[in-house]
Amino acid sequence: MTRMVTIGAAQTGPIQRSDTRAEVVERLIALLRQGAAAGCDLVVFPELTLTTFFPRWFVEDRAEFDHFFETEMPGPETQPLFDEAVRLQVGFHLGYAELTPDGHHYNTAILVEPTGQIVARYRKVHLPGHEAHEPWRAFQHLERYYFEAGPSFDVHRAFGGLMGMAICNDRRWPETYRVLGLQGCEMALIGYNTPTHYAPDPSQDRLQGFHNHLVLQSGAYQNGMWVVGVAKAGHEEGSDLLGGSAIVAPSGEIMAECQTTGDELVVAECDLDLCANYKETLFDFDRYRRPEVYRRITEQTGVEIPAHLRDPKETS
Ligand code: CDT
Repeated sequence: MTRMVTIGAAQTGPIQRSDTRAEVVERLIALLRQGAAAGCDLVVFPELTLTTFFPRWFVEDRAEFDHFFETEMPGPETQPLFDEAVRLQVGFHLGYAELTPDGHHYNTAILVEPTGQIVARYRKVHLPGHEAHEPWRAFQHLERYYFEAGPSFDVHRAFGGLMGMAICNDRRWPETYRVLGLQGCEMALIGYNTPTHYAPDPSQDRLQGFHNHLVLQSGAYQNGMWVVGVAKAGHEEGSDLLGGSAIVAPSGEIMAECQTTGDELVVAECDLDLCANYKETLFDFDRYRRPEVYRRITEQTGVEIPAHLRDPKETS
């Protein structure tokens, strides 16, 4: 059997601070139209698509940055994207900064059906970077200052299958894919903004592209799911953001990959029934998993060296 869904990975180039929402939405609409022309059912946009990656700056009063957040979705500036999706009968996935009516700040993504209905909303679980201003860095990564962590990874019936979402740093954690996989997830949609410079350990800078594909591909293979990783890329406000957006099959193979660091759409026809090839054989969870052996994964956060192996010179 085949269950085909045609996916467009709609990478964007940089969004500068001076770019208006209207200008950004125009670019997204252009990508959506390309997707529709290529037969896409779903076009996937990146993390924090509507603005520059503002956690690179510190402001004493966080409320000064509330203008980077959406208080409604759709709002007046994003409504044209929803209207065009309905007109074209194409769904989309969009990452943005969300400010809720009761004052909570999240790094959020939504999944929108071709009817324009929001079918799912995901709030980023793993917030990377730091909580306080660190002036020694060339630029900040203050997601832990501007956002609250989201509560869960969920799956949703949409586009003919079971869809999941994760955001950027989530993709580096095997738990993300496994928690989705344990709910039968057939396709994970993951937007990202990844600076190519990692201040705590610059030896990782040259490996950013490798690590990106490594985690997307292993997450796909080990859970028998499609993974769609989509970047906001290019030189943004003095910081270089990684490209390499990719659509990965349950085999772990990359089926489509962006070649630039600008606005670029790549398309793959994805057979959701391919997931079963892996979910029902090598990764038949029900048959082979041993959760009783994995208790540390949920009972422990950091490393705990067993007491009998601890260095006696180290105190407690
Ligand atoms: N946006 C995001 O989550 N970026 C992180 C950067 C990690 S370095 C602080 C990522 O994992 O790509």
